[in-house]
Amino acid sequence: MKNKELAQIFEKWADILEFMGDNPYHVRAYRNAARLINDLSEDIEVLAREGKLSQLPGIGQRLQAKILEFLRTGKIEEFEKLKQQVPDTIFTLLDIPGVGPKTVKLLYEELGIRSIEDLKRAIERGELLKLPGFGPKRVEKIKKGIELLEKSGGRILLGVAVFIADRIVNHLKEHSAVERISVCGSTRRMKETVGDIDILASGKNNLEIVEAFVNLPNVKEVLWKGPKKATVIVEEGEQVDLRVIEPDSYGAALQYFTGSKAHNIHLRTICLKMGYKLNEYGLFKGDKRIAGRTEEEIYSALGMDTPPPEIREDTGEIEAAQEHRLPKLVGYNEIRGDLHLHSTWSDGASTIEDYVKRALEMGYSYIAISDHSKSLRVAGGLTEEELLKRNYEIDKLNERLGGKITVLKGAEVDILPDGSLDYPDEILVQLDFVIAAVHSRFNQDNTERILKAINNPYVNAIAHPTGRIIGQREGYPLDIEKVIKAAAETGTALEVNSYYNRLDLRDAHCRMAVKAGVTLVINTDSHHTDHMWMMKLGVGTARRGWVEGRSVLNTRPLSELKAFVAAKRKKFGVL
Ligand code: DGT
Ligand code: CA
Ligand code: CA
Repeated sequence: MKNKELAQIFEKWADILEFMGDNPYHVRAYRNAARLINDLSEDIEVLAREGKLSQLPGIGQRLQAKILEFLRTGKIEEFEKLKQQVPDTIFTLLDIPGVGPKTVKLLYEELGIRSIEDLKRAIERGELLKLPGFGPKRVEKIKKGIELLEKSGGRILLGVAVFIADRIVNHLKEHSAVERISVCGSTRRMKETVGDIDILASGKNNLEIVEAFVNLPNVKEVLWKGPKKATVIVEEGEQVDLRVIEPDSYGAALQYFTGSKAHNIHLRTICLKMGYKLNEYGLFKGDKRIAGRTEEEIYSALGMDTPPPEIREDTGEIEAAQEHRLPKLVGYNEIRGDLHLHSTWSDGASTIEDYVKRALEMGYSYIAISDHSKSLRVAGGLTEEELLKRNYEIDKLNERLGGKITVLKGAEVDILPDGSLDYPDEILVQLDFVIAAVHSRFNQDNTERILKAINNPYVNAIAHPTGRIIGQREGYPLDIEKVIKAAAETGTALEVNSYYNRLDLRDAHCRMAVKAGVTLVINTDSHHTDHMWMMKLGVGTARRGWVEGRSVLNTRPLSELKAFVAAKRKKFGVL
């Protein structure tokens, strides 16, 4: 579809005309054309072929000719010439929220500002204040806009997107006008980073839904508001799109806007072969809509099972859905406990009792407290004596709890540079669940170091195996295939660390690991009870890696968890 590209040209055209001081009606005609084409569900090329361009509101003969020229040649001569009359850097300035073509014109003509760098310098020097109509408030707004732009240039972490999206959905679903509401796009697919957050809703009164959305308490700025669509910036500085959908199309829109693009494109070729047409309004045979209210209805009409959103990346899920062999992905409610929690005994901010309380609220039947080991002084690592004292307290707590929930004695034991562990075996043997982790020397290859830890009979899991921090640190050099193989052979779990800036193992590694027969364990690495909600980020990551519940240690009852620990000790002849 060339719709988006064409819409962008018309939008820029309007900007240039406005920048040049052209008459407002002229400017608006281009801007309206851009919006119309951008929101069109039909392919503009198909409309042109069918001679239907003249039916589009506000598209007169001159615009029609330009559209046809673009479709024929890939560009529009008049626009190419026009572009040369203005410095192209004005387009970057236009990207700043709150800065329009008139402002750009003034900045350019009065101060010679051509780039964001120019603008920042001028602000620092106080030059903007000399311009007509510029006071401290307006300058402050431009400064904020630049900050926003620079921040939104990158993608946001899934955890941030999920947090924002959940808040919006929870607010709006209480609103009387809203009947259905869903997150879609990459957030629904639980992709580790998200470009923008997409939300769909439907109900009886579309305008009321849009109003409710733009008036949400955490909305900072409304970028665009139409009768069925709005785009806002929330207080975290992130962009959220809302689309209001007619109930009959809700499933089709949800399917379309969940993506991924690759999944949708593949699906559409299947539709075409079957003589159907699929778009965000429904599945059509000729003019007749044969499905659209729910996603299941659409996939089922195509003879397919419905692939879970997390695996809609066109990496085999379409074939699996056709052959009715989709994986039974680990469920968000299937987790029975969190085995990586830091208490006030080390660098955590919550007490063991706090964790127990929250774990009970979350419906868990066990947790493991995994404080840091002695070498990690910066993280309040426990000496052997402190660890044993803590263990004694945990035993007493379990007695008081009377089996309502079980607190396991754990540790996140440092893997020292030579691959040995930070506690001797005499100490490790007294723990219920031992997680080993690398916390130093991120530039060296850590494969051997981790393999050595995996071959300790008391190590039950490797925490955040690759050491990456999303957007900040790549992860240390590591032969992940060797680590996976050793983990499978020894009965050592690999962690899917759910903490929002880790997601480690990542989705692709999860898929490799379960294929090799590894057991995964999904943990939050919480340092406060308020981090425990992140479990769903790890489950989502595992789901993206096609992980089934049976491959996840902490979906199992406590007895099986204990059997997993015992089996490794037995295999190594220490039990
Ligand atoms: P993001 O926001 O970059 O993290 O990724 P998405 O997947 O949320 O992408 P976004 O927000 O651009 O669009 C949402 C969904 O809409 C996308 O996953 C699939 C669908 N979509 C968007 N553009 C196209 C397109 O040109 N063709 C098809 N088939 N689907 C599209
Ligand atoms: Ca998106
Ligand atoms: Ca979007």
